[in-house]
Amino acid sequence: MDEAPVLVEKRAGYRLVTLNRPDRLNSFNEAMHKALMAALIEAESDSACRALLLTGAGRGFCAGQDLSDRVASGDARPDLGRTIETYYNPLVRKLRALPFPIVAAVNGVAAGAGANIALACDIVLAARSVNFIQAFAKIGLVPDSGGTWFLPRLVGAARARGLALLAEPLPAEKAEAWGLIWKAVDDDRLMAEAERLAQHFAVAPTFGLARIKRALDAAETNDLDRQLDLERDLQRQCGISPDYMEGVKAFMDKRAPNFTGRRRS
Ligand code: T3D
Repeated sequence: MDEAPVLVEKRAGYRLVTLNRPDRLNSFNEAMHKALMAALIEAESDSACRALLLTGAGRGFCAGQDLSDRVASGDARPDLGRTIETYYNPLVRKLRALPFPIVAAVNGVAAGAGANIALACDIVLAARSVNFIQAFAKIGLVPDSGGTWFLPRLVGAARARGLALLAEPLPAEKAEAWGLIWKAVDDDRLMAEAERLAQHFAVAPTFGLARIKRALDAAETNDLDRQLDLERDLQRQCGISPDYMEGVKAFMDKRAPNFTGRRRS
């Protein structure tokens, strides 16, 4: 029997989700797309799940689209827009909209859509030996999965153009220095560090964190007036959440808070 293309492990308060096509550096075929989306929907439906840790099996994180599928199709004029519409765009939208933080533990090369799916996560940790590659230009494509949106916002126009047009590998330490990712860590420390973060989020005030995600995403397009209004509305929601009450009480009592992540008590 074929190995599952995505492995899901339920941990206390979070899910460990592993892309699992190591022979092809965890590149995406339809089965992996479907399994990953199912895992995200399942995690979202479980109120006990308050964070997600995404990584890859073997020596890669994800090499983007499985190009052997494209050759095998024998179709001289494939409709790549269909795959983007059916799989990659819903995946990026889902990652951004999940109501809890997602940590990407980039354990190996992240190329093509694989790089941009990592960038769609909330906190990106990468092993020091890893390269990020906007591989698209090498095969005549455009950076997808949000690449043309994330890159200029994260690293600025000049570096975004260089990365996208040259498709050169960007080492993890430089990715950190440029602000593309949160941190590069020693290879043998990657999973411990990523798990520490996921465990941190698993007991954090999830309701508030989901609204931080929403506010930061909205800030990319809002003017200051609209953003101030949004902050007011989100703060109003947070202000009646049990975690806010608990956070204030714990502060006054000089003790560690016990957050539930719930919307209402
Ligand atoms: O098509 C659509 O639906 C549109 C959407 C597009 C989204 C995209 O992501 S387009 C971009 C696709 N990805 C790439 O172009 C990256 C291709 N891969 C590479 O450039 C290199 O593999 C890497 C730089 C990522 C890693 O290089 P290296 O030297 O460490 O490993 P390798 O030897 O190239 O790869 C190891 C194996 O994985 C190898 O198989 P083999 O020879 O051992 O049987 C290689 O063919 C396979 N592999 C790696 N990437 C892919 C792949 N097989 C299929 N598709 C891949 N993307």
